[in-house]
Amino acid sequence: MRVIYSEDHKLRDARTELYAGQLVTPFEAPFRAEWILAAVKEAGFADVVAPDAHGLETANKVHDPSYLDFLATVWDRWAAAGFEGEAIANSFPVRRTSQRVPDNIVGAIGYYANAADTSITKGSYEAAIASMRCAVTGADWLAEGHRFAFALCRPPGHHAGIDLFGGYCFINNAGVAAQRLLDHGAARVAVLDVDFHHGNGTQDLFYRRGDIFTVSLHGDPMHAFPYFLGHADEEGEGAGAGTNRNYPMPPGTPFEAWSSALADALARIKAFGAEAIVLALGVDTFERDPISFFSLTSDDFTRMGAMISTAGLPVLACMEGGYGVPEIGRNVANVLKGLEA
Ligand code: OKP
Ligand code: ZN
Repeated sequence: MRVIYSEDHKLRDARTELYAGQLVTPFEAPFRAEWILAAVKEAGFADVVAPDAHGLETANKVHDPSYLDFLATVWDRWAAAGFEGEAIANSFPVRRTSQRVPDNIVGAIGYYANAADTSITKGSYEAAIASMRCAVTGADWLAEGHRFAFALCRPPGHHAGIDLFGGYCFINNAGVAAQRLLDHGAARVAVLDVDFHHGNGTQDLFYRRGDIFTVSLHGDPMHAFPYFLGHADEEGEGAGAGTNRNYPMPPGTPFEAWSSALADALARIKAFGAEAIVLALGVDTFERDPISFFSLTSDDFTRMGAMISTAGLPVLACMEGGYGVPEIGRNVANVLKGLEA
């Protein structure tokens, strides 16, 4: 198991998150990656390397290049407007509105936002690039013939759509990695999203494509973020018809029910003919996660890894969510142990 980690995640350290009608200290904060790195090393995963300095070549194939340009410049535009706070979207192109990108930065940030929870700060873009580089470096490792890699991505990526940020995500690390595996010669790849939240960004990236199968197990969007995508009847369109699968599950879901969905997902990934799995690895399914409502235990994460390993495919795990509690590190390490067992 190669682990890819960049110190540059620390450049993403927002002071604010709009939550429950207040600006609170963000759930998605630097301590997360530090705790996870420490636990993974403690568990014996010692092959930790820094990512290679990849550019935007692969990201430009899954995101709108204009969106990536927006991400690169939004902070400077916000600061140039003279605003004192962090950059937060508050106006959105919703139903029955034009879909033009406003010149004004407040309009532009709303155009590219799918939620107001994610404040943009100086350094957020640089951290997002470093996070993406971890994922791409992991994909390159698999393409060299290795079976497992863990990209310790931070900020996370699975809520980032073709031209949308939010849900703490800016660049869709797992999606870029899946594209990278195709560029290395794979004909078909699966993105398996086990984060508590629906991978709406990843679904958006590949909804009309037949070469990437997207699967997400998550809290029912009737009750959980991202609310507006992730239902079971979303199966892909056009060339992508039949290549998206959602498993929304209710509050309190324990591993017994959750793992039945995983077994079905793995069977479909095999039937699709995927040559590799990009695992969008959130551990916010944990019973004591502060913002989620599933009931997985720390031991369940080992079982999860072992089940995924039975597919017999190379796996690149990209870090997504998992918040607040010290157990996040152990839970991640347990998935990695399960994969290798
Ligand atoms: C990112 B990832 C809690 C507030 C939700 C957005 C959550 C983003 C999760 N009710 N804020 O999927 O872990
Ligand atoms: Zn999540």
